[in-house]
Amino acid sequence: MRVLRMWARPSAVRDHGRTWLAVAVAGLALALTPLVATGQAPAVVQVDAGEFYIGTTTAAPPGALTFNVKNNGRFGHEVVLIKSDLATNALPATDGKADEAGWQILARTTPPALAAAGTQQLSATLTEGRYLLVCNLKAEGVAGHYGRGMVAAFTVRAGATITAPPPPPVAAQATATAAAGAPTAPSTGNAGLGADDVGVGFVVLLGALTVMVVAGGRVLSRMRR
Ligand SMILES: [Cu+2]
Repeated sequence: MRVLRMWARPSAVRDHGRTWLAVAVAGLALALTPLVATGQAPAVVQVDAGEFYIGTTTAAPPGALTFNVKNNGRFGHEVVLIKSDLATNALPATDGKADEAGWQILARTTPPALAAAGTQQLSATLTEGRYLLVCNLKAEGVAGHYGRGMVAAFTVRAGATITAPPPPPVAAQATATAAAGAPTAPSTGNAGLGADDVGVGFVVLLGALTVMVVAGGRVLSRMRR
């Protein structure tokens, strides 16, 4: 009853209003504290992805970071930020796809993939330690992108300077040149690059097959008449 009466009293309602306002202001102040405390925008880390590499800084200072991810490749890629002390080639994996069961995922580009030439920003606030950036996509029938080299490591430590990504590996540069239509020596087979092309071929074949089946059905039904 006392509660009801309190709520009914205008002054009590006003007091409550003030309390909630105070709580809201305190909450907002708390939320803004990290920004005010550091007095600066998140540091920016460039991340380049392509066939089949991830290039980024070797180190970064602790705190809020913005990762500017760019897909320089022809295929869709992703970037997953995980905390890990493992060597870049030591993640448990099957057929080039890493087992994500034990991963501490801190950020990930929007699934299913970042399209060719696409960009995306990831945000994370990191403490000192070691981190990996991984593309864990895998097309049917070929090794996963992680197994083909799409992984990069960097260390977060106080006072570290962010560096620009290294140039893409030579193999990736050759692929990019070939993709751009520059004259290159004839290739007998791009073992690593077939998956998505095979995918397109399969869709075309499926389409042709559908047309044939439909046409065949019409011919049959006409013959029956
Ligand atoms: Cu990839």
